[in-house]
Amino acid sequence: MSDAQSEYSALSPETLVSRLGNLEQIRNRVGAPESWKVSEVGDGNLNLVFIVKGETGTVVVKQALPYVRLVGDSWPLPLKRAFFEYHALTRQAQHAPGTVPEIYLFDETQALIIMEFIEPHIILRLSMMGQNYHENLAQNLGEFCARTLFRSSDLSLETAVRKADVALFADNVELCDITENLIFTDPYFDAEMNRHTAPYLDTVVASLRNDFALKAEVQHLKWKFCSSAEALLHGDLHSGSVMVSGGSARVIDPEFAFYGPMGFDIGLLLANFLTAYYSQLGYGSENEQRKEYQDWILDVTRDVWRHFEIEFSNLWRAERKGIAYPSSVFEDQGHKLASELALTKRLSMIFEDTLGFCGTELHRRILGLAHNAEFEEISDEPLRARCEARALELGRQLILNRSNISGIASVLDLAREISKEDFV
Ligand code: SR1
Ligand code: MG
Repeated sequence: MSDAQSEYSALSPETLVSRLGNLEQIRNRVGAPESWKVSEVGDGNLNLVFIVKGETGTVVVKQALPYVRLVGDSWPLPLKRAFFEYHALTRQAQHAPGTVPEIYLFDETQALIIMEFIEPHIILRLSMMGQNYHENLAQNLGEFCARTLFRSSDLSLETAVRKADVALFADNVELCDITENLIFTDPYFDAEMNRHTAPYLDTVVASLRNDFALKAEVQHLKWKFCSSAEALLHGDLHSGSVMVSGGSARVIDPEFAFYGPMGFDIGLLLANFLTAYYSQLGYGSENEQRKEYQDWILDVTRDVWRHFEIEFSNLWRAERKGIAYPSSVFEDQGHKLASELALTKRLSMIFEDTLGFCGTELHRRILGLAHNAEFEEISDEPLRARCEARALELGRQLILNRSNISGIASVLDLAREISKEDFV
């Protein structure tokens, strides 16, 4: 327990110093409590996030609330999400060292994690809204996905360890329920918490919600999300879950972690780059600077996939020690080519899922409850609707045609083609 309280109680900037001031894990890094300056900076949808700054350093204190912050106490949410975030961070640190914040203390009763303050990093979404460039971004993120996904899958983990971990994370029921509803269900009918840029998008939205083939494909994807425990997912890998500074990128906030299909994390990531791409029009007229930035976003989108593919292939060849695709039936028989063919096929299945999940994330950020700042900040609503309608159309085509799209270059061609059209 981090303080004298045996029952959960939410912290505030006013109470944090008296409640946590005796903790060595903070004092060692931040200095004497008398020097602490506390601010609450949580801008996500769920939790409290405090920055505690003192004479010798800074730490982050993240605490779960017993409800969804975005909606209020009418939507209760269990505190155990902090437990899953803690366990996900420890596994990600093992599988992809250096990519996630270091944890100094986890207190299960208070549902809080005290962790590294990552500086001078800022949230990737905000950085892209400011048209900043980041070297190595695609490589950092593609490798993060490949390492965390491969090393938690049946390609790598010892089977008893993996099965125990699948069982542990299977209890993250309520956070999976949020995703199951907010991504795969609500956007496709007129659900109570939905909103969109009305009336400008009304016709486009009605047509999506009446698209029989689309609705069925989304439910196929939901089925896969619920029932394919391929790897330990971050579970909410959007551009608000990545912090960047120059050529460094770190991944935060894995409270939605659970064992699911590999393409989900990569799909969400690609969707958030594509959202950034389509939102650029909302930040000023067509000019060279904006076009260059859009090209960079598409390069990153392509290269995230490419680096994922390269690193996943490296791991396949060097670290395939799990029960799936065993070397006993491939390399040990001198059948290296068969192993390479299996790898190619596995990657193409992950790619197909990635495109489908990418499409659903594009949709839900425009039609559902939780929207993205890059579109929300476009105050000219007809213009916002034009940008959003393009993203919706790309999402629709990715979901419907995902099994026929030949490679990531075709996704970029499609994104560019759609950006020349108007759907509202
Ligand atoms: C009610 S929570 C809404 C969204 O916020 C989180 O960051 C997840 O993306 C979730 O879907
Ligand atoms: Mg989050």
